[in-house]
This record gives sequence, C-alpha cells and structure tokens, in this order.
Amino acid sequence: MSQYAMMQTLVLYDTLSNLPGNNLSANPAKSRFVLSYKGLPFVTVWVEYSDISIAMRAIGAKPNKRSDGSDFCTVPVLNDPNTGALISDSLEIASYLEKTYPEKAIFPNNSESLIREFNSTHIRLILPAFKSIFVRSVEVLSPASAKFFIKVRSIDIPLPWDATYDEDWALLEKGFNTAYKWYQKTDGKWYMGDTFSYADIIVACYLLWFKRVLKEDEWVRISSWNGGKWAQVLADVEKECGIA
Ligand SMILES: N[C@@H](CCC(=O)N[C@@H](CS)C(=O)NCC(=O)O)C(=O)O
Repeated sequence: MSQYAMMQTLVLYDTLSNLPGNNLSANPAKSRFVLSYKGLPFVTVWVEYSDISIAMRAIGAKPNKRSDGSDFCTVPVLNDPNTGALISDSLEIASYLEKTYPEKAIFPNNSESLIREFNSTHIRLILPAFKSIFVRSVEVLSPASAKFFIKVRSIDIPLPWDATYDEDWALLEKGFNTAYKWYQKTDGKWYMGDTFSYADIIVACYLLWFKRVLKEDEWVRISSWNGGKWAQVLADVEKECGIA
C-alpha cells in the first residue's frame, strides 16, 4: 500500500488554456511537478485566467499587490485538506510541501534559501523573452482571458509585445548561455550535480511554458541552443517527476 493511501487528495488551482491538457503557466507547473515528484495524491481545478483573482479570493487565498497598487490573487494555490492549509505562491507551496511531506526532498542539504534566490535570478535571465511568450500565451487563451491578460501583464511589461524582436531573442540566448555555464560547473545532469532539486523544476517549468505556447520553429530555436541542453533538461525533469 502506498505511504499516502490514507491521505485526502490535495487540490491545486491552475489556469486554463485552449491547449490539449489545459496547462500553460510556469508557476502552477512548478507546484504540479513537486506534487508529482513527491507522489502526493492531487487533483487540479482549472480556472479561467480572467477569473483567477475573483475565484481565489472567494476561497480565502492571500491577496498580493500589483505594481500599480491594486490587490489581486494568483495561481497556483494549494489546498491541503489533511492539514487545512491554503497556500498561495509557488515558492511558498514548494516550501510547505517540503516541510509537510519531507520524503523525496526538493531542497536537499538545506538548500531552500539558495534556491529561493535562484528562482529570482533565473527569472531575470529569461525575462527578455517575456514579450514573445506573452504574445503566444494570448493566442491560447479565451477572448475574455486574452483581453484580461494583456491588461494586467502590460502593467509590468508595457505594450507593444512582439514575438519576433531579434534583440529579445539575442538577450534570451545570452541568458540561456549563462544558465548553461552554471550547469557546466557541476558534475552531473542537475544544477546540484548528481542531486535533483527544485532548481531543476524551476528551469524545466519555464521551458515547459515556452514549449507549450511558442510556434514550433521558435521552440526548435531554443532547443538547439547549448547542444540541445534545454529540451534535454525538460525531458529529464519530466521523467524524474513522473510527468508525461
Ligand atoms: N509569485 C507568484 C506568481 C504567480 C502568478 O503570477 N500567477 C499568474 C498566472 S502564472 C496569475 O495568477 N495571474 C493572475 C492575475 O494577474 O490576475 C508565484 O510564484 O506563484
């Protein structure tokens, strides 16, 4: 019998797209990968992007502030009926799951604070790609969600968005070259060498978002960089987490 056979099923709130299998966003994917890696029983509730804030507020999720000062709620949100916890934010969810279900560590060797910093550093490396990724994300949302997405995301990344800016692609390649150098510093396929961690989940979940929304030739371009490292990292992490 599985160690979690007596457990109640956890609920992950994620956002909906028109793509087969629904999933789209990187942050909820991080939580899904952790739940799956730890072998925890969970179901996903899919929320229309334009309804996330209202729906998450209604279940009591903690609000955040947009940079224009307005309140909003985000996904992922995790509800754990075994403890009564209701957690917002992918990093807090990872931290909660690690503390509550420590088997199959995602922050091995006390690496949580370092990996928290790594999360922001990695986002900065891939930020130049966001205009392209936003354009493509809009294409797989419902009309109402596409309109809402443009309204709220352009607060931080102003319009116009274009998926073909050569400068953005050059900056993105530069960011991946840096990430590649860091991977090369260790002996083994993971960021921490032979030791799998949440750092690899972070890298993979942004790649998954790119792969899901980009046109095929755009994804092929990313996958060709650094000797095919990025398609390989995504495939390795999916396998390690028992996804796909
Ligand atoms: N720091 C948060 C960011 C989550 C986030 O930005 N979620 C987006 C979807 S990926 C969202 O819910 N946006 C709703 C909105 O802006 O109204 C995390 O890591 O969970």
